[in-house]
Amino acid sequence: MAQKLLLLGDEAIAQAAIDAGLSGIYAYPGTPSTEITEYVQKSKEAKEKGIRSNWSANEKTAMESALGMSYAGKRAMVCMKHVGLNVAADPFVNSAITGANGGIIVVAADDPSMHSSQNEQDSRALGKFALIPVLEPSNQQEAYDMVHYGFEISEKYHTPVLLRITTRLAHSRAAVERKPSIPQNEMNLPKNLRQFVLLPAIARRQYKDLLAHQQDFVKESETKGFNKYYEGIDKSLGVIASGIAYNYLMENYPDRNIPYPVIKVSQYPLPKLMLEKMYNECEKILVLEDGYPVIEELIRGALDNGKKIMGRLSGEVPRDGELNPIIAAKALGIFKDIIKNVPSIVAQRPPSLCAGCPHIESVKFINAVLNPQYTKGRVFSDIGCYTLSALPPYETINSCVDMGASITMAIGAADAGIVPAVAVIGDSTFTHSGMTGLLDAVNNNSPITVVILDNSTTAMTGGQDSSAFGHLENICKGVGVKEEHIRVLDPVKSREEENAKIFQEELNYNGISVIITRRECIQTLSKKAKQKRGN
Ligand SMILES: Cc1ncc(C[n+]2csc(CCOP(=O)(O)OP(=O)(O)O)c2C)c(N)n1
Ligand code: SF4
Repeated sequence: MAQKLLLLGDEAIAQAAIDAGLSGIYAYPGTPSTEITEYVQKSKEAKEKGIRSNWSANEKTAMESALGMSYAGKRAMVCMKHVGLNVAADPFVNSAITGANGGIIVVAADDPSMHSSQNEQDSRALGKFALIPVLEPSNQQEAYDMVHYGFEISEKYHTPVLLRITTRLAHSRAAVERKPSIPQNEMNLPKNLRQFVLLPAIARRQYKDLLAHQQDFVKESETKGFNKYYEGIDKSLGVIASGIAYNYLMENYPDRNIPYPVIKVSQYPLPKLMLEKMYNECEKILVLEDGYPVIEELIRGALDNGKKIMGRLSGEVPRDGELNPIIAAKALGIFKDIIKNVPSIVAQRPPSLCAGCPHIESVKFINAVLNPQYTKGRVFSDIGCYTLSALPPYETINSCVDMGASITMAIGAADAGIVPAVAVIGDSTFTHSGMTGLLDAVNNNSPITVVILDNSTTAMTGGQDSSAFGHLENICKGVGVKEEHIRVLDPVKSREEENAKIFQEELNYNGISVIITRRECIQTLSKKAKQKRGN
C-alpha cells in the first residue's frame, strides 16, 4: 500500500522531488519557500541518494546552478520566494530559450497579503512572460503529483516548468500519498552541442522552437494535465477557480454539490477550449484567483466584449490581498456571517527585535552618533531582522526596498549631496547582492559608510547558513575597500561608547568605509546550545 505522510505544501514538493529522481535542489531562503530546501537538507533518504542541497548565495546563482545540473541530463529543482524570481529573472527567462535537458522545476512561492514580503506580485505573470508551462496546485496532494508531472513534461518538451504556490498552501498540512521512487537520471549530455549557447543566430532558432511548443503546452493543459471542467445545472453563472482558490470555493460546498459549471485551473497556458465552453454556455463568469487578476484580465480582453466577467477587476473580489473561503462566499452571494470573535490571545502584535539581539547594540551606536548632529543624514537599510529598527523605539533606518539596495541607494544619495549616507546590510544580504554595490562604491569613491551586521546567519528566514560566513573582510578588501577603513566591532552594551567613536571616525572619512559588527544571533546560538545538550 502506498505510504501516506502528513506534509506541509512545501514538504510535499520536497518529498515529491526526492521520490521523482531529483539530483540537486538549489535555493536561497525566502518565506514561504524555505521549508522545501530545509526538508531535503534534513531528509535521510535524500542524503542516502546523494542529493545536493546546500544554500546558494542568491536566487540567480541557484537558477544557474540548476540549469547546469539540467545540462548534465539530471533533474534539478530551484526554490525561491516570489521576489526571488525577479533576482533570477535573467537566467529564468533565458532558460526557456536554451530549454532543459534533465527536467527542471522552478518553484516560486508567492505571498499575497504580504505576510512577510515587500510586495504581492504574482509569479504566474512571469511564467507567462517566459512562455513556459506553469503549474498551480490547489492542495498538497496535487503539489506532490505536479512535481512528478512537471519533471515529465520538462523532459518531454525540453522546457523548464514553473510551479507556483502561495503562502497558505506552502504552510498548511494535509495527508499526501507517495508514489514509488524513481532512480536519478544518468549523466546525459545535450546531443546538440549548441543548445545552451545563446548566440543570436542560435537563440532566434530556439525561440521559434519555444513558440512552436506553445500549442503542445496548451494541449497538455487541455487534455492531460490538472485542469478540469465540472458540469453544473445552473448556467446563470460559471466559476473559474485557480490553484488554492478552488479549495476556497469548494469549502463553501462541503457536500461538493455546486450548482454552477466550474473550471478548476491548475495549469497554464490556460485551457482555451474549456474557457470557450464556459463563455458560451454561462450568462456570467466569476473568476477566483489568489494574486493578480491574471485569468480575469486574459478572458476579459482589452475591449471587454459584453459578457459579465466578475472578479478582482470588477470589484466582486477585493483587488488586493489573499483570498479566503469567506471572500469566495461573498463573491458567490452565499455569504453568511459566521465570523467568530477573535480571542485576544491572537490579537496582532507589532514585530520586534528579540531581547538581546546583537542588532540592537549596532542601531544604538548609529543612533547615538547620528541623532544629535546629522538631522539631514540618512540610513539606507536592507532586508533582514535589522529592518525592524525602522520602528520605535529605534527608528534608525530610512529605507528598505529590495535585497542589496542599501549600499547602492546610499551611493545615489551621496551623489545627490546627502551627508552622511549610511548603508546598513546583513551578512547574508551582503553576499546575496550587496557585494556588487560595494564595488560600485569603490569605483565611484563614494563617501558612504557601510555597516555590515554580521550575526553569522540568515536570521530573518529562520537561521539558515550564511554564504558570507568567514569571508566578509576578504570580500571587502578584494573589491578594493582600504584595509584601514574596514573596522570590525563587537556590538555589546559595554562597548557602545567605543563603537560610536569608531563609527564617527569613519563618518568623518571622505571615502568608502565598512564597519562590520560581529556577534551571533541569539536564536541560532541557543539552537546550537540545545543541540549540544541533545534536546
Ligand atoms: C530577493 C529576496 N530573496 C529572499 C528574501 C527573504 N529574505 C528577507 S531578509 C533575508 C536575509 C536576511 O539575512 P541577513 O541579511 O543576514 O539579516 P538577518 O536577518 O540575519 O539580520 C531574506 C533571505 C527577500 N526578501 N528577497
Ligand atoms: S532572530 Fe536573531 S537577528 Fe533576528 S531579531 Fe532575533 S536575535 Fe536578532
